[in-house]
Amino acid sequence: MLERIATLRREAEAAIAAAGSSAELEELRVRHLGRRAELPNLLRGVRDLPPEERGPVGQAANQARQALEGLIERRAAELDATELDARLSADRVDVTLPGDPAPPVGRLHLLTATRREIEDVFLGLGFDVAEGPEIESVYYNFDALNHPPDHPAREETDTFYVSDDVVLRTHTSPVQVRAMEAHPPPLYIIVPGRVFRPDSDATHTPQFHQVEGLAVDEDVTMADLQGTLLAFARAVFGDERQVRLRPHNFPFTEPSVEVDVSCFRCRDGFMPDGSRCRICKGSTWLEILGAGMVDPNVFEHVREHGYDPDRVQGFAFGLGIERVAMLKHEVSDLRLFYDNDVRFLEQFG
Ligand code: 2NL
Repeated sequence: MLERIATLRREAEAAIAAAGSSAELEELRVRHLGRRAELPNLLRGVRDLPPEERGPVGQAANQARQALEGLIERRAAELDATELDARLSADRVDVTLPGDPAPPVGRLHLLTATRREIEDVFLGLGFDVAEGPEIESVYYNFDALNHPPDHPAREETDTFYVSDDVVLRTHTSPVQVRAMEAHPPPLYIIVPGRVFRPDSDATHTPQFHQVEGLAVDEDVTMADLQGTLLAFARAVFGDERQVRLRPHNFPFTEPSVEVDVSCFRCRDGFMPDGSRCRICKGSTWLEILGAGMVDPNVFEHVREHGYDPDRVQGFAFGLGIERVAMLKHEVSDLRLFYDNDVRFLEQFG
């Protein structure tokens, strides 16, 4: 009997040590220690043995059972650990792998890219970028900018009114008045932003984008305006460009000018094949922006913030971002900027 117990124990120990998975180990537990296994049966039969055998046989069988149970437990822990390791390394996900299929890379909208390009030019010239509200008071949008009470731009056909004294800004100039209230001279800023006017056709959308500029100091002249705009024209349209200033009229500047840049596509108004240049329409000049010297009446509104019209002068300008982008990239219709057709958008950036 003791011999048999020793044999059962040796066989079971060898099998448990060799078990390769927790499922196999569970089978061995049932085979060697389960209800119908031989060793537990022997234990249950101990009480039927002659008294002098009960002690040694019971002890040996009990020790064998306990030893096997301990062995199974340790082997189970070992197998669990290696199986977890195997699962962890098999399930590992490399989050740096590209998607399948690789997701398309986004790009900036042409208007955003053009705005940033313009901002970079003026940042390089020492200007700061300022922003402000799109919903404005009539005071900041018109009064403080020297628009007389009967100026046509104030009419409901040219301005979106929210109420009698609140409008959707028609230009970004009100931000420049706010900047002058907040910062004493010298002031060198550009103000990019969305503006609103109630026109809608092939060349006008009810919203469009502007960059306005303002430089105020004690010794700013028209020559500084011209040099600044020349640097801008060359940075955006090419090193060979020239600028031309023509007399004009704006409510907030005196004198006022319209500014042309020499055509970047042709030299003399013609294409190499003899046809008329499609960019400048044969004129050799592109109208790019409006500008002028800040009217002293504008400074009167911010006099108490350090802008004494007898001490400071300034130049100001305003340009349309859509117009710059259309000229540079030969975009044929303004509305393409707002349709958001990817076949248009993905041609740029
Ligand atoms: C245009 C003309 C212009 C300004 C904007 C400005 C702002 C202040 C004072 C004086 Cl605070 N002027 N802005 C001046 C001249 C022209 O824009 O045709 N823009 C598309």
